[in-house]
Amino acid sequence: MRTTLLLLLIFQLFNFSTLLSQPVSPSYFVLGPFPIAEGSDNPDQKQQKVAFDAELLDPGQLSAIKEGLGQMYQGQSYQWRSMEAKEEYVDLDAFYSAPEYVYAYAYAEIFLSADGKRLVGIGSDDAVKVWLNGELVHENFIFRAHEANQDLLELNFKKGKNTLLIKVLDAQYAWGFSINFLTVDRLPELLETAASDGMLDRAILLLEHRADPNTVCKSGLTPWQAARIKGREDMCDLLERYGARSDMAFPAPEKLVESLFKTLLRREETRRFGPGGSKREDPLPAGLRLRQYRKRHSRGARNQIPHWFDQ
Ligand SMILES: [Ca+2]
Repeated sequence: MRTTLLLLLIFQLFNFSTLLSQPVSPSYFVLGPFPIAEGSDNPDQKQQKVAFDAELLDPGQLSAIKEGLGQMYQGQSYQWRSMEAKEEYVDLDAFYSAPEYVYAYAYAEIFLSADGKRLVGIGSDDAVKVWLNGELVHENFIFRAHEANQDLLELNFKKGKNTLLIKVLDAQYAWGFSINFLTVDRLPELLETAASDGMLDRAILLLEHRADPNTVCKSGLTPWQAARIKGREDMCDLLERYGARSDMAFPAPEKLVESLFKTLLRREETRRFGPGGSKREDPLPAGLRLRQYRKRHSRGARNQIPHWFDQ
């Protein structure tokens, strides 16, 4: 009996850990790719913002999304398709065969055993909007290479089913996103980066979620030391208010240099190739990709009212 209870406890702990330290969802239904601006090979930032702001669907009225459920847009039929997220990064670029100047929606249902605030990390390439249970909770009109947890959010989840809708807009090259529940053990590394970069609001959010300011991170530094090296007195003060120690020994200079070099290399690989270093290493010229994409998408009336239907 005692063994059974122990096994049950381990199972529960494992499940809890898996739930909170893994991506928010292991799979999505995705809808797209929609062109940012029909008839333009190189839509400008104003056109991209228009596409980012407008929605082709009502995030508050999503129900019974399933494989094959479709929508007409500009004379073209689009269908929700099931997509397994094989890794933390959801690679829309690979899934949709690398189109340019497009966007897509990803939908997931998340079942939780209790109400509560959760710290969520979002990474995207490029611009991203997020709706939780039909409510817009995040938007960032930005053009960047993906890194996990670029944006941190404290979100209110409810017990039972939660619906998550993500819109990701791509200008060029890599295209995708990640969205993770963050456990306490992942927070010190994020805090160290925030401390080094002087991001006070982000640091406060992490500290409020119990990020330990005295953890020695992969760089060999604690968050306080990372801030101290950059001369960020206000950040050091903040960290000290949350219990950071100022008397811990700094690592040897050669270890610091090695760590800095590795960080720079990783950032450069992400910038050039996307996360994992394998995405779109040698992309086709953007114009050629766009022409290939257009072959698959006939032109129709603009501003057509979306029409939902079952296939
Ligand atoms: Ca991109």
